[in-house]
Amino acid sequence: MTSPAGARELFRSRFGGTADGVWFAPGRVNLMGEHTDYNEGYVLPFALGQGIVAAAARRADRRLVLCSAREPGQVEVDLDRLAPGGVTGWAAYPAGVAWALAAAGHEVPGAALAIDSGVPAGAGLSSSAALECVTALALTELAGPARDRRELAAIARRAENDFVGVPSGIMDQSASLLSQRGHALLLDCRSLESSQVPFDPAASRARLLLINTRVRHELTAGEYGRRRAECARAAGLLGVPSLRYLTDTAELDRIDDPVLRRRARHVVTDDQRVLEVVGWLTSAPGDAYPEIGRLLTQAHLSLRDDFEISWPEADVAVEAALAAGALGARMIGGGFGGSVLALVREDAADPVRAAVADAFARRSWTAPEFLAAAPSDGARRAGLQ
Ligand code: GAF
Repeated sequence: MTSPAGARELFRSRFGGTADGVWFAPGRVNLMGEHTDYNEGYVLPFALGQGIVAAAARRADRRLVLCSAREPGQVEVDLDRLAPGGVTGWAAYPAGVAWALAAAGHEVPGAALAIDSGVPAGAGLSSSAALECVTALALTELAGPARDRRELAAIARRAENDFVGVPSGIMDQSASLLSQRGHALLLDCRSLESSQVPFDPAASRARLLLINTRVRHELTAGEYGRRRAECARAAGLLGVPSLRYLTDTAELDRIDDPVLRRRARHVVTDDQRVLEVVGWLTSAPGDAYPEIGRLLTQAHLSLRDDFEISWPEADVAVEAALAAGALGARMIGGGFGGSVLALVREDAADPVRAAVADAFARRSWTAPEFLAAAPSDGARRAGLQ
């Protein structure tokens, strides 16, 4: 039930009355550039068609009232008493956005939000960022004219970092708010400049297969923060503000610690892979897909062996997809759970799906979920129905 009409109905049934509007924010898939965002590097995500809807209405008081189609009851918070740590669970994300908006000087009206999600949680597809972004859009547009999307992305990230306490980068919120259909979003996480890169695999008879490995990805787990700290240490040892400042892996020989050297090598080479993918998509889109496939698989090996954040189900999905003829495949997102992205020729989609399902069945693992992944539009107000 993630249609605008469904969200309006949820609003009516839980709160009574009519919503003033319905907003939508998508989840994301990252084509290339993993763990590069907080190293001030490049990322190349695109928005999914699947996302989170919120039917919302202003309230006359200073309360933010939230309900979710997936949870019973409702959560009510006082907008004038919001503080990090004061709200827990799923409601911390929208409450955190209200807090971060106010901290940035925006008017935050009392509001009721009825929320539903079409993004599987824990699949590494940024359902949390979608929740933050749909809240940011709904609250600001209930209050007045539309706000700058880059500012909203920064506010949504601040909610996640400082209110929820997850030390993520800026990629997911940017993808959800800035993406355009038929494009991937090239974001320079140092300057925060972004551009739209035409990305239409179907036009070249290629397909993107998204494979939810059903191992839950939890960003709050400590490994993400540990990787961040390792990257910062590596940059410090080399005397640069961030790993983005390195372009040649030979410079990494100056790091004695082999673990830190591997972490840094992943970041430096993944930044290069982002720019290579963009080069192929812009200069030779007709020939790009085998090359992008090759780079995807290279990235998976880097994430598995240098950054050490892959997990057995992802490795098996990648191996099975490649053996069945995929052009390339890799784990996506923060790691240790979530999804794999495979790039396949149109006629290989069914054999690849079957091979991955079979590889999981042979190991008695929970069957993977296959999802559509079409580069889609970013967050928006959904029709007035
Ligand atoms: C998660 C984080 F939220 C992003 O900021 C990014 O670091 C990603 O992991 C890894 O590329 O999605």
